[in-house]
Amino acid sequence: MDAAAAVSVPSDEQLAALEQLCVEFAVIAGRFIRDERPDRLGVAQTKSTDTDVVTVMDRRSEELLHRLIIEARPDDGILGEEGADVTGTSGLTWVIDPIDGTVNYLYEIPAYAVSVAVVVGDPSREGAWRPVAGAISDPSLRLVHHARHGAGAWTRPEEEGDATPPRRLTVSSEHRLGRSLLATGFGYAADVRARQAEVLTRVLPLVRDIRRIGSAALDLVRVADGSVDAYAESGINAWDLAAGWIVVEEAGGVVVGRDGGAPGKALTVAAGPALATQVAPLFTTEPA
Ligand code: LIP
Repeated sequence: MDAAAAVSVPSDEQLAALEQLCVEFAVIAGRFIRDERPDRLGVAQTKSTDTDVVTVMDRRSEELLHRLIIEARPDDGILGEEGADVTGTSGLTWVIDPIDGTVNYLYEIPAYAVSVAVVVGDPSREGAWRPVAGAISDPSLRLVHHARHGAGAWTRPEEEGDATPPRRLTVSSEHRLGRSLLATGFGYAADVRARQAEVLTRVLPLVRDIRRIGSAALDLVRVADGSVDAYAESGINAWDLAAGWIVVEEAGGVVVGRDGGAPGKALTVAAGPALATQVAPLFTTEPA
């Protein structure tokens, strides 16, 4: 049993309240990055490489989420892509990606998200944590996708008053690799991309087709709602993965890493159980 599985999960009542906060915060930050986007948005900073960009809105969205979480849950920890790193005392940690798909956001491609999750265990160590509640807002489509442990995965309009009923999500039942639509992604370092391309050259003839959406959080939502059959990528971080992981699991899918272990930077594969076991080995030779 991995370390995270040993950590106690809050009661369903507590999880329901945490899920509601995840939805609320993801929608508030999603509206903010959509409606307050400066006309002339540029690159504020670069991180691991020249193409790994940060905009001022990534930072402001994380500051907003940080403030909302601290006000509502002062004893919890926080781990954020843009540097938020708060140690809590409650045993719960919020793992946040203020803009997932930052390059899409910079290029005004309507495929970016805000990802907010609550996890048990230590999200800074692979295999030592797992999500118990999460939400992903898709501001371009004005939708929010959410789940909590044991209560299913759902999509609903971001607008509170919208009468459209929540839709329950279910992963695709496709089990044939050759008929599978596979989403994937690539790192920011040229040498890593070169090796990922080698793997892709091998994988492409084996599947129906590939989709490169540019946001791991939205890729995982697409696995959960069956609009792709599988997702596989190496190099993603806890904040790219956390909320999407619980959404896929609660939609009947599995989220695994190398050799059926915990998902993480080395490899993350999400799909229906039958397809996941076929897809993971194809990416296992990929560089971590
Ligand atoms: C992105 C991931 C995506 C990956 C990109 C990037 P970011 O996260 O969501 O799956 O392919 O290289 O890492 O940097 O936009 O938060």
